[in-house]
Amino acid sequence: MAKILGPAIKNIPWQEKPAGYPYPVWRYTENPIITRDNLFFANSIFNSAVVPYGDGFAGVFRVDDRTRYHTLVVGYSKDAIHWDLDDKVIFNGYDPRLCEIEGKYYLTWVNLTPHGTTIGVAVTEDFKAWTQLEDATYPVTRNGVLFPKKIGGEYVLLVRPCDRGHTPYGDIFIQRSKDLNYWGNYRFVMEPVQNWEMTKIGAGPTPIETDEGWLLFYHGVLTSCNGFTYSMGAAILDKDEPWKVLHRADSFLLAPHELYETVGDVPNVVFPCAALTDAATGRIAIYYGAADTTVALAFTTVDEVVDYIKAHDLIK
Ligand code: BMA
Repeated sequence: MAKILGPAIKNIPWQEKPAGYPYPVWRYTENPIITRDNLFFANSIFNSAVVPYGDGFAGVFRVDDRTRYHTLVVGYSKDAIHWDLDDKVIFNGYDPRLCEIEGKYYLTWVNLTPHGTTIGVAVTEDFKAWTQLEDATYPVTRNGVLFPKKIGGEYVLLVRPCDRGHTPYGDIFIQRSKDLNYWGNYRFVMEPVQNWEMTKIGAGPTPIETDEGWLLFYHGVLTSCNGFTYSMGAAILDKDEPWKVLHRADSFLLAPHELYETVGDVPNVVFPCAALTDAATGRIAIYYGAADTTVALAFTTVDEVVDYIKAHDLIK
C-alpha cells in the first residue's frame, strides 16, 4: 500500500471509480468544472492551479482574454469544484503551477518576455499581495514546476527548455537554488520514450510526496497528421535525488477522449497543472485543462496509480 506523505485534506473533490472501469484515472462526471463562460472577459479558461487555503481552496487560473492575450487571475472555492474567479489580472502569461512551501504559496508560470518564454516566480501569503521574484530561467523554457519542499536544503524546479517555435526540444530537467534567485546544479530527468509522448514532455502538477518517492504526473505530446495530441503520464522520482526516475508508466493514464477534451480551441488536449491530495485516504484529484478551453477534474488514488506505474514500468 503506497502512502501520501502530507496533510489529510478531507474536503477534496471525490467520486468513486465507476464499477468495472479498467483504468487507474477516471473523470468527474460533471466535467468540465470551469467553462469559458465563468468570466466575462474570457475567451477560454483552462490550464490552472489550485491549493488548499484556509478552510477551502484558492487557485490561479489561466484566462485567455478576448484579445487572445494570456492572463492569470485568482479564484476561491469552498469545495474545489465551484470557483469564484476575480476579474483582476495578477500576471500576464500562462500555465500556472502553485505550491505551498513553509507556509508561503509559490506561483510558477510561463512568463512572456520580448525574448521568449521564461519561468516566472511569485510568492504570496494571502493570494492578494504578490511579490514577483527574478525569473528562474532564461528563454526559452516552459513547464516550470517547484517541488513542495526543499530537498537537500535547496528549492528544486522541474523545467522544460525548448525553442522559440512549438518545441521540437522536449526533455525535462531539474535546476536547484538555495534562495530562489541563483539557480544551478542542473540535472537531466527524462525524455520522451513512447509514441504517445514522442514530440515532447513537460511536468504537470506539483510533485506529490509518497513513501515510494515523488509521484509526478506529466504531459506528453504526440504529433499526428492532424497536429498535436496532449495526454497525461506518470512517473516516480527518487525522494532525495529527484532527477533519478525510479518507475515510469509506459502508457498514458489519461488521453483526450470525451467531447470537451477532443473539441475546443485546441482539440485533443489533456493538460494537468494541479492535484489535491488527502493523505488519510490516499485520494488524488487532478485538475487539467481540456482542449485549451475549460478546466476538468479526474480522480485516482495513490495505490491505484503507483500499482499501475509499477505494473507498466518502462524502467527495468
Ligand atoms: C502548450 C502550452 C499549453 C497548451 C498546449 C496545447 O505548448 O501552450 O498551454 O495547452 O500547448 O495548445
